[in-house]
Amino acid sequence: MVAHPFTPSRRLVLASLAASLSACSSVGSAEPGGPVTSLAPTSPAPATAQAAPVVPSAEPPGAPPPQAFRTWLEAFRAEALRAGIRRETVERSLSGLAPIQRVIELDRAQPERTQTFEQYITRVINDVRINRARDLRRQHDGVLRQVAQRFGVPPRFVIALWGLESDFGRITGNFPIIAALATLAWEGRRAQLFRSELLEALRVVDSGAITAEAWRGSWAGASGQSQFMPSSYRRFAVDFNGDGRADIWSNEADVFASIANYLGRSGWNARQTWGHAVSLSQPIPQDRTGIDIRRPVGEWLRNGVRFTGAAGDPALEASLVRPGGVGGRAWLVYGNYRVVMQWNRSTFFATSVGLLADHIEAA
Ligand SMILES: [Ca+2]
Repeated sequence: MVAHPFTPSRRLVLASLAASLSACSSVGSAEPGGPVTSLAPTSPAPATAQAAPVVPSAEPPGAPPPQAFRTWLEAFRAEALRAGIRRETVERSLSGLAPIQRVIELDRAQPERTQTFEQYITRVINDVRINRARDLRRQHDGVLRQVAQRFGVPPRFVIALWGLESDFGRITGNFPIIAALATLAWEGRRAQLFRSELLEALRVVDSGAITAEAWRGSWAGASGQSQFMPSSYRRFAVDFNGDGRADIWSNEADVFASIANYLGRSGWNARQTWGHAVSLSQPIPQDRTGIDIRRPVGEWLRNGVRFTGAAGDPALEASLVRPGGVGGRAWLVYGNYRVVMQWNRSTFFATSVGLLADHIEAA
């Protein structure tokens, strides 16, 4: 998602500051080997990774000096009040807040690509998950049909995203969200982005959707069964069961509607699927693949691309994706694939959403 803007970084903070941080919150990440969160879909959960060494800062000249957390928090508190968030919400949410060392470690860990695409797919789309996805698709048929009607997103894609983001709501993360976001907003790297998310989080609390105390999620601020960042919650969360609260944490109707609303408002086309498997009868260099290169299906066909199963309309605009690189499996993908990449900019993730959706129901 716009919600998960993750890129690697090696920024380090001063040893003296790091030493003053509170003890590590030893809760795990949202993906202890099970589902794939959007945070780093091409790498395994770094939950067991070695902590990054704390060394004196190697910040470039001109970078703002790191502030002590308390000083930073006071400035943020004032900003939140100026932004119109009620004093009671600000005080309750920020009182007693301390940075989480484990969040800093996870933020600094390099998301190395330790898995190939085929290893990744084998891990995230296995028989257990497929069978569970099919069962849940049937079990929630009524509400999924209503959601599809209202938002124009077929049930199989909603179920696939639910399964990949949180293992169908079973693993949603156990970090206190406000403290995790405050840590990332303070620590420096992508501070502006997380400061903005923290402010959005306070607005969510201010709206009464959830309390700061109860709000838990991934180390990087995504929460609920749809793993929304606070800004995505504010933009896309839906109260579908009509109880007055958009509950992405524990109400399935709201989760499904929120996922579908995200996709629908990001440009989902209900009349199209995500993509179709192809083979290549002549080599195509990797730099001719990827979603930035769009051509009519007919043109791909004239250049040696062949559908191996169901075929796409020759007039459709398509991109060739080959997540595993030269020699790997390939697909022609359409606009809906691009929508999934707005959710998470990873071809590993987007392709797995499509494949799981196809396992749930043929396109
Ligand atoms: Ca609700």
